[in-house]
Amino acid sequence: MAWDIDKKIYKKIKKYKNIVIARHIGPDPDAIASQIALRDSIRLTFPQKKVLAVGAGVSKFKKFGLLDKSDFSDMKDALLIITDVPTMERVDGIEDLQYKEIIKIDHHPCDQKVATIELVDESASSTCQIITEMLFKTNLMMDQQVAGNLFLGIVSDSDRFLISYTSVKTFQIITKLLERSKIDFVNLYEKLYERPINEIKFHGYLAQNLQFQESGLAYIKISPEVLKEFGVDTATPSNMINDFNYIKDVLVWTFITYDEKNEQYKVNIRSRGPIINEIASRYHGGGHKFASGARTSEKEDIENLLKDLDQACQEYKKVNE
Ligand SMILES: [Mn+2]
Repeated sequence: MAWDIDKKIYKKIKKYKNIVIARHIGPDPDAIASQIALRDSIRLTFPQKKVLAVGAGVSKFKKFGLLDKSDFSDMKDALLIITDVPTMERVDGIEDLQYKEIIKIDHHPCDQKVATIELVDESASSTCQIITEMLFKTNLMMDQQVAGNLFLGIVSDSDRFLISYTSVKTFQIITKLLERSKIDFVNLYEKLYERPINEIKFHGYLAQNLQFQESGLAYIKISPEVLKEFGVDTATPSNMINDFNYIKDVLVWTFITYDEKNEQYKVNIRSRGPIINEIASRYHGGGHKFASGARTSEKEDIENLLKDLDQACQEYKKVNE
């Protein structure tokens, strides 16, 4: 079935002269790499088309390639492709775009249909994994730049193959990708993992100040003052939360960062047992079963969320001990 969808998407790409590729706000490497790799692949395959990858730029992700400005003046009747994002509300940079059709390529769980064609595989480690497969199955072309970005998206979203969405298929796709592209993948890791010293120090702060509960819940509330002290921003905790996996006796861990600019709390949650996306959805959030997030402006929500997570840990322990 997925094979047909890949072909359908290819046909649409072939048909449209103007194509815009967008992803979620507050992008991670999978989001950025998926949109840039797809854009570059379409440009390689169809040099005459106008293809833009849009959304707010993030300086540390410049290594994946540059994004395009959301200038849609001669982008009438465009095909919009959204990657790594389940719903339209979270799509970045398409406010002024008049699109004719939407294609969605994603791996987040989602009940609603938002696009004409949806290539959604919840079991995929990453959106880049889905796009790599699509490139193999269609005539969409791949050079070393495209291959490198796809590789990094898969590595990043699977957290170097640590996360449970990593499957035999992931490794098969990676093998094929490396065989065909012959990219020097070891030298690419720097693009993902090089960090400034202040981030290392902030990492130390998180480790020192994480609060551990009897239930197996660990949490930390991060204030704007602390972010300023370490010279990091509200996106930094999100990028570090996976580093706190495999702490003995910790089942669920969460970072609660107050985002002063938007006057709301930004919550990242990870689990290695209890299902957390249902809890996150009670607080304007959602995501994967074991990797979720939420945003709320209510302080009370945070206390209730922590209570819910604490209870989920207790219940999980009861069943699994
Ligand atoms: Mn992703």
